[in-house]
Amino acid sequence: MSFTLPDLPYPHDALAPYMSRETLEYHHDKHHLAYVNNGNNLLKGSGLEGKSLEEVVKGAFGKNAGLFNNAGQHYNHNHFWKWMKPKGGGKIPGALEKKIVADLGSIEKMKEDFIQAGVTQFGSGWCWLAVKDGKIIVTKTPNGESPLVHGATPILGCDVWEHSYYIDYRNRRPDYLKAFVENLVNWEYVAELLAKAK
Ligand code: MN3
Repeated sequence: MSFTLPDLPYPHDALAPYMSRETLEYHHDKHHLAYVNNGNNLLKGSGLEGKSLEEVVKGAFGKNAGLFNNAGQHYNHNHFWKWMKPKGGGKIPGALEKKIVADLGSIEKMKEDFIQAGVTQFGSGWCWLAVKDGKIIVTKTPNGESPLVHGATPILGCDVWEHSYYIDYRNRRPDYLKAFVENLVNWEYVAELLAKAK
């Protein structure tokens, strides 16, 4: 199985003003495409050809850094585009809201902890909501890693590499994270992943 760049699930200008057309043209059309192309080249002869993307990511972790970085980022970005939608944020579906409150205390606390994880990820990486041992946790990872390689299932991730926010927010990563949580997150997709993770 080779990797392919998925289309964005919305037009490039649909997330403005929170994420601009220019950011998505660079981030999706160039950065994600590079992970796809590099990943396909590195997949050849790796012994992981024919495996699913998740299996490639897990199989390459700690063993084949080049392949892992590109396949990991391909996996992360496939979801990242779907973790956002025009007029996102807002109401969280009932079952997901209940589970967040039960495991993390409150919606406000979840948002605060998620943003804090993104702000404190030193250098490039991601902050996450993931399901581990049946509970939702907040976590962060460097570079192309995800909770998938730490025994958990990601249900929401925000890319805090500078390429994700520098055009729109310059150095203001906290403002980008706040806009992501309040105005971009597709909570229906998060709820869908939570249902599958159980
Ligand atoms: Mn990225």
